[in-house]
Amino acid sequence: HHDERTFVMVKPDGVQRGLIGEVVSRLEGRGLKLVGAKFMRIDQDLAEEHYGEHADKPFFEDLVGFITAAPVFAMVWEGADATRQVRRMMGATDPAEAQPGTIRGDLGLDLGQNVIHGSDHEDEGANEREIALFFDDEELVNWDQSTEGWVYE
Ligand code: DAT
Ligand code: MG
Repeated sequence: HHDERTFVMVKPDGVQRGLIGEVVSRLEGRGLKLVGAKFMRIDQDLAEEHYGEHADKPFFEDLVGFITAAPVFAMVWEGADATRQVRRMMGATDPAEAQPGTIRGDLGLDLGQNVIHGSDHEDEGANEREIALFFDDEELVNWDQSTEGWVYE
Protein backbone atom coordinates (compact mmCIF):
# COMPACT_ATOMS: atom_id res chain seq x y z
CA HIS A 1 0.00 0.00 0.00
CA HIS A 2 1.61 3.20 -1.19
CA ASP A 3 -1.51 5.30 -0.76
CA GLU A 4 -1.38 6.48 2.83
CA ARG A 5 -2.02 10.22 3.00
CA THR A 6 -0.76 12.67 5.58
CA PHE A 7 -1.28 16.34 6.31
CA VAL A 8 1.78 18.58 6.28
CA MET A 9 2.20 22.32 6.51
CA VAL A 10 4.97 24.85 6.38
CA LYS A 11 4.24 27.05 9.38
CA PRO A 12 4.33 30.87 9.40
CA ASP A 13 8.02 30.99 10.36
CA GLY A 14 8.94 28.70 7.46
CA VAL A 15 6.85 30.75 5.02
CA GLN A 16 8.38 34.03 6.23
CA ARG A 17 11.88 32.59 6.00
CA GLY A 18 11.42 31.36 2.43
CA LEU A 19 11.56 27.66 3.31
CA ILE A 20 8.48 26.42 1.39
CA GLY A 21 10.61 25.21 -1.49
CA GLU A 22 13.14 23.52 0.78
CA VAL A 23 10.44 21.58 2.62
CA VAL A 24 8.63 20.59 -0.60
CA SER A 25 11.94 19.58 -2.15
CA ARG A 26 12.79 17.24 0.71
CA LEU A 27 9.40 15.53 0.59
CA GLU A 28 9.49 15.23 -3.21
CA GLY A 29 13.02 13.91 -3.08
CA ARG A 30 12.02 11.20 -0.66
CA GLY A 31 9.58 9.86 -3.27
CA LEU A 32 6.37 11.03 -1.64
CA LYS A 33 3.62 12.21 -3.98
CA LEU A 34 1.91 15.60 -3.63
CA VAL A 35 -1.88 15.31 -3.88
CA GLY A 36 -2.98 18.69 -2.54
CA ALA A 37 -1.59 22.09 -1.62
CA LYS A 38 -2.78 25.56 -0.77
CA PHE A 39 -1.28 28.79 0.44
CA MET A 40 -3.63 30.17 3.07
CA ARG A 41 -4.14 32.09 6.25
CA ILE A 42 -5.41 30.07 9.23
CA ASP A 43 -8.16 31.86 11.16
CA GLN A 44 -8.75 31.69 14.91
CA ASP A 45 -11.45 28.97 14.71
CA LEU A 46 -9.40 26.69 12.47
CA ALA A 47 -6.32 27.19 14.66
CA GLU A 48 -8.22 26.27 17.83
CA GLU A 49 -9.68 23.19 16.17
CA HIS A 50 -6.42 22.06 14.58
CA TYR A 51 -4.56 22.35 17.89
CA GLY A 52 -7.54 21.29 20.03
CA GLU A 53 -5.54 18.52 21.70
CA HIS A 54 -3.38 21.25 23.27
CA ALA A 55 -6.26 23.46 24.49
CA ASP A 56 -5.37 22.86 28.15
CA LYS A 57 -1.65 23.50 27.75
CA PRO A 58 -0.05 26.73 29.01
CA PHE A 59 1.39 27.42 25.54
CA PHE A 60 -1.96 27.11 23.72
CA GLU A 61 -2.63 30.83 23.36
CA ASP A 62 0.86 31.51 22.01
CA LEU A 63 0.55 28.54 19.65
CA VAL A 64 -2.74 29.79 18.20
CA GLY A 65 -1.30 33.31 17.96
CA PHE A 66 1.74 32.01 16.11
CA ILE A 67 -0.10 29.82 13.61
CA THR A 68 -2.53 32.63 12.72
CA ALA A 69 0.14 35.36 12.51
CA ALA A 70 1.12 34.86 8.86
CA PRO A 71 0.22 32.54 5.96
CA VAL A 72 0.96 28.81 5.95
CA PHE A 73 1.50 26.37 3.09
CA ALA A 74 -0.83 23.40 3.68
CA MET A 75 -0.25 20.14 1.82
CA VAL A 76 -1.32 16.52 1.53
CA TRP A 77 1.39 13.98 0.69
CA GLU A 78 0.88 10.34 -0.23
CA GLY A 79 3.15 7.31 0.01
CA ALA A 80 4.06 4.16 1.90
CA ASP A 81 3.80 4.80 5.64
CA ALA A 82 3.62 8.51 4.76
CA THR A 83 2.53 9.79 8.17
CA ARG A 84 5.35 8.14 10.07
CA GLN A 85 7.93 8.83 7.38
CA VAL A 86 7.15 12.55 7.34
CA ARG A 87 7.43 12.65 11.14
CA ARG A 88 10.85 10.98 10.91
CA MET A 89 11.92 13.58 8.35
CA MET A 90 10.61 16.43 10.56
CA GLY A 91 12.61 15.42 13.61
CA ALA A 92 11.81 16.13 17.26
CA THR A 93 9.28 18.82 18.19
CA ASP A 94 12.01 21.05 19.66
CA PRO A 95 14.46 21.98 16.89
CA ALA A 96 17.15 22.41 19.54
CA GLU A 97 16.88 18.65 20.17
CA ALA A 98 16.06 17.50 16.62
CA GLN A 99 18.80 15.52 14.89
CA PRO A 100 20.79 17.20 12.14
CA GLY A 101 19.51 15.82 8.86
CA THR A 102 15.92 16.36 9.89
CA ILE A 103 13.91 19.38 8.72
CA ARG A 104 13.63 20.87 12.21
CA GLY A 105 17.20 19.89 13.09
CA ASP A 106 18.56 21.59 9.99
CA LEU A 107 16.26 24.60 9.73
CA GLY A 108 15.18 25.63 13.23
CA LEU A 109 16.51 26.60 16.65
CA ASP A 110 13.48 27.43 18.76
CA LEU A 111 10.62 25.25 20.08
CA GLY A 112 7.86 27.74 19.25
CA GLN A 113 9.05 28.22 15.68
CA ASN A 114 9.71 24.79 14.29
CA VAL A 115 9.03 25.30 10.56
CA ILE A 116 6.77 22.34 9.83
CA HIS A 117 3.67 20.51 11.03
CA GLY A 118 2.96 16.88 10.20
CA SER A 119 0.12 14.66 11.42
CA ASP A 120 0.99 12.56 14.46
CA HIS A 121 1.42 8.90 13.43
CA GLU A 122 0.88 7.79 17.04
CA ASP A 123 -2.57 9.42 17.07
CA GLU A 124 -4.75 7.00 15.09
CA GLY A 125 -6.64 8.79 12.33
CA ALA A 126 -5.02 12.18 12.95
CA ASN A 127 -3.87 12.29 9.33
CA GLU A 128 -7.38 11.78 7.93
CA ARG A 129 -8.91 14.24 10.43
CA GLU A 130 -6.40 16.97 9.61
CA ILE A 131 -6.71 16.43 5.85
CA ALA A 132 -10.50 16.80 6.16
CA LEU A 133 -10.11 19.90 8.31
CA PHE A 134 -7.99 21.71 5.72
CA PHE A 135 -9.10 20.27 2.36
CA ASP A 136 -12.35 19.47 0.57
CA ASP A 137 -12.32 16.19 -1.36
CA GLU A 138 -12.31 17.97 -4.71
CA GLU A 139 -9.16 19.85 -3.74
CA LEU A 140 -7.20 16.59 -3.62
CA VAL A 141 -5.84 15.30 -6.91
CA ASN A 142 -5.74 11.60 -7.76
CA TRP A 143 -2.95 11.05 -10.26
CA ASP A 144 -0.42 8.46 -11.38
CA GLN A 145 3.17 9.52 -10.98
CA SER A 146 5.31 7.98 -13.69
CA THR A 147 8.28 7.54 -11.34
CA GLU A 148 6.40 5.22 -8.98
CA GLY A 149 8.06 2.10 -10.38
CA TRP A 150 11.42 3.65 -9.54
CA VAL A 151 10.51 4.50 -5.96
CA TYR A 152 8.86 1.24 -4.92
CA GLU A 153 9.94 -2.30 -5.81
P1 DAT B 1 4.48 18.41 17.04
O1 DAT B 1 4.37 19.71 16.29
O2 DAT B 1 5.87 17.83 16.95
O3 DAT B 1 3.41 17.43 16.69
P2 DAT B 1 3.02 18.86 19.52
O4 DAT B 1 1.81 18.33 18.82
O5 DAT B 1 3.36 18.26 20.83
O6 DAT B 1 4.32 18.77 18.59
O7 DAT B 1 2.86 20.43 19.76
C1 DAT B 1 2.34 21.25 18.74
C2 DAT B 1 3.19 22.50 18.67
O8 DAT B 1 3.08 23.23 19.89
C3 DAT B 1 4.68 22.24 18.49
O9 DAT B 1 5.03 22.08 17.14
C4 DAT B 1 5.29 23.47 19.10
C5 DAT B 1 4.33 23.84 20.21
N1 DAT B 1 4.77 23.31 21.51
C6 DAT B 1 4.78 22.01 21.89
N2 DAT B 1 5.22 21.88 23.14
C7 DAT B 1 5.49 23.13 23.58
C8 DAT B 1 5.99 23.68 24.79
N3 DAT B 1 6.29 22.91 25.84
N4 DAT B 1 6.15 25.03 24.86
C9 DAT B 1 5.85 25.82 23.82
N5 DAT B 1 5.37 25.37 22.64
C10 DAT B 1 5.20 24.05 22.53
MG1 MG C 1 1.43 17.18 17.17
